[in-house]
Amino acid sequence: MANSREIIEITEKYSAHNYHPLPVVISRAEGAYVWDCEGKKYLDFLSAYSAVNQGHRHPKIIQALVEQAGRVTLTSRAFHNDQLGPFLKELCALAGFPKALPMNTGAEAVETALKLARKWGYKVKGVPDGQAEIICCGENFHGRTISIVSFSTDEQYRDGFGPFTPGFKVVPYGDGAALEKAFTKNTVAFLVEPIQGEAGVVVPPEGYLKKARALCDKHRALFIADEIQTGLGRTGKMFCFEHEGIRPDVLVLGKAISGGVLPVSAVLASEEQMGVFKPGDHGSTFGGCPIGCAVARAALRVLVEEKLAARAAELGGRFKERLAGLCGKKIESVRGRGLLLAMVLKKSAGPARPYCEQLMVRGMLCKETHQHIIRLAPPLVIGEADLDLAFEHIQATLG
Ligand code: IF1
Repeated sequence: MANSREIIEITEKYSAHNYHPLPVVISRAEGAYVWDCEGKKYLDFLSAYSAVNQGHRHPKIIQALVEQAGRVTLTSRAFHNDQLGPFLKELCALAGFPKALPMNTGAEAVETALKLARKWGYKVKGVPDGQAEIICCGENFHGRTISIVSFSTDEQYRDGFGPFTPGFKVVPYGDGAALEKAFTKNTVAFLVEPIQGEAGVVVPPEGYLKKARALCDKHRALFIADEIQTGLGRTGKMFCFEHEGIRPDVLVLGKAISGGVLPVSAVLASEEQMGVFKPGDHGSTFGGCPIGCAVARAALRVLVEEKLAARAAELGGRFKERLAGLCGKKIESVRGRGLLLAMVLKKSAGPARPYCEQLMVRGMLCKETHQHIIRLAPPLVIGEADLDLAFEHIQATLG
């Protein structure tokens, strides 16, 4: 079997250089652990950007995958399959929506929500054709399609990819007054991450989402929550919007909906809003495929049966407190909710990447974001002893 160095060489040779990964080659994983080609074991503190909330290769999810692989994997939506209906029913029950539409990646689900909002604006709200506006937030991350990067405020995500899709207005995240000013009679939706992931785990001021909810009601615009990263237990509630006691009109899910096994995403909405889609309006070859649905059904069951949201709240709360005790030397602050946490480093500590490399050598994998922030997001099934071990690694590296 090839060693890690050879694998990195061949990957760099043939891969587009759109990533700069840590120099570790993962060849096996289980629960909160991954192993490299040489058999070295690591604690996974990224969880594939919160896609493996249930832990790597959860046995019940893998069982569903294997069983479904023995029956049928893909039918297309030209025919019914026996997994889609049950999956959507279970997903709707879990999230408290009457309707859902399955896609594959997060970006596709966000695009779906944007299409839904525009069409709802024209057909239901009565916005003049071509005039629909969608309000988004600065420092957002919703994916990488041309329409989505059209409203990114990160220059790198846009550079060289224009011309861009019009119809989006960007306001500073967490600023209720700025949001209030942005609404017009043509506003069809406000798209928001309840906690901004890529921006560095930014929690908005208390009351912000409530205010946004009220503004959407007042101006008859859809509140679209992108919970692709924050949803499904990660922040200590099944959905992050529950922390503020609000409900979005449209909920976008991805990542952990399949426990990191297959690309499965979904958009949930009301009868009226989802009703704007007619046959032929939207779709996907793989979206709603029986193997994705079977896997997602198992992945959702695991979240509920193992009470992973409560686990994230409990373990994350304690871990955050311990990390806060390290603030002062190299760590400026610790923020986040549940097991979606980040350490913001002091300017004097230098860039975050070398610390991630040191943690990697010690056997803990995490990834920097924005030069000076380290995100900490282990699988929600992580054991307490492993959190203790991770704390020791962080203390030795950044304490
Ligand atoms: C990459 C970040 C995380 C997301 C939210 C939609 C999507 C994402 C809130 C799109 C995806 C990923 C993509 C991944 C890195 C990662 C990420 F650092 F870029 F921001 F998680 F924090 N909405 N986030 O977080 O979902 O189409 O990728 O399935 O390498 O681009 P996707």
